[in-house]
Amino acid sequence: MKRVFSGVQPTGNIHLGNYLGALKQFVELQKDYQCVYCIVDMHAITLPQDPKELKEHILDVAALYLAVGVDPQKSIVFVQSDVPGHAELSWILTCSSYMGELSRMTQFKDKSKNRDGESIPTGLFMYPVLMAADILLYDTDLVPVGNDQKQHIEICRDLAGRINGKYPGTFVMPEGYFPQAGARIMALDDPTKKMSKSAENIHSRISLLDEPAKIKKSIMKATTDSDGCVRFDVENKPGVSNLLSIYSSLSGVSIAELEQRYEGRGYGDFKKDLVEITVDALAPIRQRYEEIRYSSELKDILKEGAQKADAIAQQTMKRVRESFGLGL
Ligand code: ATP
Ligand code: LTN
Repeated sequence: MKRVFSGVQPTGNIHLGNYLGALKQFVELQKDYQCVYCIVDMHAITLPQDPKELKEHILDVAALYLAVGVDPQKSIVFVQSDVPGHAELSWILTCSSYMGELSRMTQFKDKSKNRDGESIPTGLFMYPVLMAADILLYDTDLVPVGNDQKQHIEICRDLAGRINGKYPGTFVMPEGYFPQAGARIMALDDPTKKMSKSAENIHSRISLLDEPAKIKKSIMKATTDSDGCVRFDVENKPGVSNLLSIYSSLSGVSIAELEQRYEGRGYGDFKKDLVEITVDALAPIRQRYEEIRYSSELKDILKEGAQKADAIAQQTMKRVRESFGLGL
């Protein structure tokens, strides 16, 4: 069976972009693949974290994985730092990575600017190498992520190809898997920016655990335009197009059909319906989350997941050490 791997950082505020860009695919892929889903806490510490909060956020994301429908009977769910192979492989890959290629990563450029003269942690620079290690450690075939991760998938493939060129058969070559709709959900208050966990304005995003009243407020306030026509046109109507993408991804109704449905009607009706669709989609997730988050089962699932992940990782590491001539 082919293998899927993906990860989400435990940094709080998991939003509709994370869901439509990544988590929703996690669930669908379980049918046809052996799936390995990770909570990437070592990526989270590339920026400062409060240790107590980080621990809570690890469990929050784990509970959300299960709440959206990741099934621990089928898939492996675990925390990155529980499997030592990630750090070990990351170092080995570091030795084959180049300063130039890492300097070109847009995420690095974005996250390292506007730091008010503060130093830039080296971990932020090495972030894509650790991500490559995550993927290659599990002989991954497919990596479901949002569009913002395209460059990171490419660098992972470059590293695998470079090393396989020297030591054939070391790594399986992975491929990115991007959803057709929802790969890049934009901020509701500014549709030129991606919906983000860290934006200050809470109405820029819909968090998966938002109450119906908050969802309503955020959608009704969402930036549109003055032309009053529900039509998909990212360049000229980025706000409305973003809402159409969300509507289509959550309901399964195509954008063309939605355009027809709302022809000659204003944004008010369209937004009201989108509120209902969103509230209905998120209600069961919120309910399951409440059931799981504080259950003793959650930590057991993560422990068992780490054991299973570690067994795969150890096999890969044996092969990698052999390729590089490391150890006895
Ligand atoms: P943010 O930028 O919002 O702080 P992130 O990209 O650092 O978030 P992660 O938790 O690491 O957040 O991302 C988890 C998954 O969600 C990744 O696959 C990422 O591509 C996807 N994702 C994040 N933001 C969006 C978005 N606005 N639209 C679609 N997918 C997204
Ligand atoms: N960088 C990713 C999170 C991530 C990831 C991974 C995704 C870390 N390691 C491995 C897929 C595979 C992000 O979404 N910000």
